Amino acid sequence: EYGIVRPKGYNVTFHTNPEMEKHHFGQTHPMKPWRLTLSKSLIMSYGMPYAMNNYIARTATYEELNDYHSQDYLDYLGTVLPEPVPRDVDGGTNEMRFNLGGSDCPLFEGLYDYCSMSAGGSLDAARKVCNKESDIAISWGGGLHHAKKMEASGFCYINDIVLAILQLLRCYPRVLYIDIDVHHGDGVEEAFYSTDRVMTCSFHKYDPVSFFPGTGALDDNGPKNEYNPGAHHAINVPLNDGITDEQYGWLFENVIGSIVERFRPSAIALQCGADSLAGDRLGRFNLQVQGHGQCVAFCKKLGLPMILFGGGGYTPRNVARAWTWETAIALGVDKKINPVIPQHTPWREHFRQEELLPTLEQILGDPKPNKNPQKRILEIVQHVQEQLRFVQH
Ligand code: V1S
Ligand code: CA
Ligand code: ZN
Repeated sequence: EYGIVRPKGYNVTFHTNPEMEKHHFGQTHPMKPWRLTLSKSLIMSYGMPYAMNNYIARTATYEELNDYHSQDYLDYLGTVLPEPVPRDVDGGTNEMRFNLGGSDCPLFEGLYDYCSMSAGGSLDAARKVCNKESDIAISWGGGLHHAKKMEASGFCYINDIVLAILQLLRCYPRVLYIDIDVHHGDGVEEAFYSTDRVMTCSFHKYDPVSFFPGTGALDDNGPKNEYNPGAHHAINVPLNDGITDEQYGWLFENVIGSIVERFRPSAIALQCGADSLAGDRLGRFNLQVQGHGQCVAFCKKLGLPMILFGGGGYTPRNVARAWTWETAIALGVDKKINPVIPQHTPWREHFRQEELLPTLEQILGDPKPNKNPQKRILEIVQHVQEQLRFVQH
């Protein structure tokens, strides 16, 4: 009916928890968990669940979260309530210590459950990939790349990606982490700074003064000392406002192509933050659904087991469009295994009538001037290739 056919001998697994979507960060906060509901309803309206294995994500256990996060952080996260708590005797507060309760990482009802559901989905995804029960496992509720071992940061409290990669490392010798969210994937980079079994590569808007989190310069490649096996295993692609599909795609394929050739990963973890799309409330790029999706298609073509994570994305309708298209790519629509996806966005509560335009052809956002000179793009590729010469193969 919908033209979606299950790819033969190829398993895509989809991990979500509808309870997660009911949480609220607060009215003015840009992170809207209901964008996951919107994405899922669009995915369902194309009949895609018929072509993949769908799982309700478990909540991750305390022990699972403790694989990366510290006990005192988790204990505090498990007890905090939306109301402010009294100050510590020594004058500081635990909120300050753990960066909780500010405007970026507010305390809200059910916070601990929200975090354990996000982590549970990504851990389930990693286990399916480990057991070879999944070729591509999707966790759109994950991708919370800023969370640190004992600190919340940038809307992220628990780093589900780090937990999932730790799981993958139990069955695969080398994992490549790729991050196309408009922000620097600092939490994941930091977690694997001293190992040569994980290479991290983030593409992001970089401005150390005025764009969050301010890290991820081109020459930040992991602590350089002869005792650190992780040196040269952090790749950063700092960009400016307005980058287009064409430039981003060229850069992505060159950078990732070179990394794969040299590092020879056995699995891929791809964070698909949709705030790199044009028209995003926080983002600055000019990417379209096609350009964003092209990164997923390129990774799929590498033929390695892969997890797709969500991440940022602050214009919910565009998030849904991108993640729906990327679910279709995982299912093989790009290879025409399936007849074309229906041309029109089906009616959904949140899609206004006048927006029943072709999902893919629609141009997102007002075009921003492209502040990325071609010379700089070439410099980036050259620097990455120099770093890769230090990587053992
Ligand atoms: N950019 C941005 C931005 N906007 C907000 C924000 C706005 C309204 C609110 F009610 C609450 C927060 N915070 C930020 C950034 C954090 C961006 C996190 C991105 C997360 C991700 O997409 O990569 C992954 C899910 N925070 C800051 O810029 C810090 C401040 C420095 C300025 C803004 N104020 C509100 C906090 C401090
Ligand atoms: Ca990024
Ligand atoms: Zn982001």
